[in-house]
Amino acid sequence: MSDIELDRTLAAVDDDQTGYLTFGEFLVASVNPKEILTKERMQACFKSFDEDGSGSVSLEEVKAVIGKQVKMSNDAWRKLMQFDDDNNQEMDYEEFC
Ligand SMILES: [Ca+2]
Ligand SMILES: [Ca+2]
Repeated sequence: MSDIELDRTLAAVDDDQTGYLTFGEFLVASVNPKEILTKERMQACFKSFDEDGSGSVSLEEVKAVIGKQVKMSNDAWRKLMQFDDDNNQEMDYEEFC
């Protein structure tokens, strides 16, 4: 996925055009655009990404799950990390949702 496609996906998912989308919403939308987002699904999604059960999702864990389905440039991956509010290179659940 190129940066342009990433932006398009973000815009498409951002129904109310607030420009605000969470990392988890983006991931769910990338893997399954028709998925309706519920709290339960977000939790299940978060758990499925957190392979080592550390309670946070690293970029490597995200790549392991969606990297197989979605081709993204390193720049695009880095862009995704804008959701990492505390810059520890991991998404905790609050950053994810
Ligand atoms: Ca983890
Ligand atoms: Ca973080």
